[in-house]
Amino acid sequence: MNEQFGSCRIELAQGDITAQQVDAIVNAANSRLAGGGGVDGAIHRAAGPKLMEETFTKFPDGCQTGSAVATSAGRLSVKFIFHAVGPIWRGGVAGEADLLASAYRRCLELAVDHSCRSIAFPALSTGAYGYPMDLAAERSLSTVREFLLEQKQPELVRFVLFDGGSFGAFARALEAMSE
Ligand code: AR6
Repeated sequence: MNEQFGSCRIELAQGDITAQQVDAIVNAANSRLAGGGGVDGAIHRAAGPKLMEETFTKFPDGCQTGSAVATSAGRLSVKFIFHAVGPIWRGGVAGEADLLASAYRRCLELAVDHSCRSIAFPALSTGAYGYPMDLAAERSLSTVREFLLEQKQPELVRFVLFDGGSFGAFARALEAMSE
């Protein structure tokens, strides 16, 4: 599913973030950048041990929630990995929505700074961090749309959803947004 916003496009795909042929992929990291399960585990497995070495050397203090940092991509064919730290869901009363938006925005800024024309995101915070999928879909997509309309780059933002449920939630939110 695709939606055009000015000269830019938001694309929804079902699949694995490590299999994407784009300039940058986004990791769903934790604030210590210590690795973990889900997207983080899959990316580190696919990229190889050099990725963890680089991450620890460059960012020994980790990364704050709502922000992101850039590394190279080890064995993966993309140019960059942006390690984004989404919020842990605490019922919606701890600023989670703003922190989620901020994590997406920071990745898009990194994409622009690194001259990336295409970037692929997983659904940040919706796995181990427990953010409800429908709410995450709405907030993630509206944040990206706003950025694209203002900045007119990157050309392609792809959301890579792991299963039918998350794909459906993002498809409904994207459809509602473009009405
Ligand atoms: N490709 C695309 N999406 C995936 C993949 C994949 N290979 N694997 C899982 N998902 P999560 P979070 C989906 O838990 O909630 C880690 O331990 C998954 O179904 O990866 O931000 C980190 O180290 C879900 O919808 O990230 C942190 O400690 C979404 O990606 C913590 O988990 C995000 O799930 C971060 O939690």
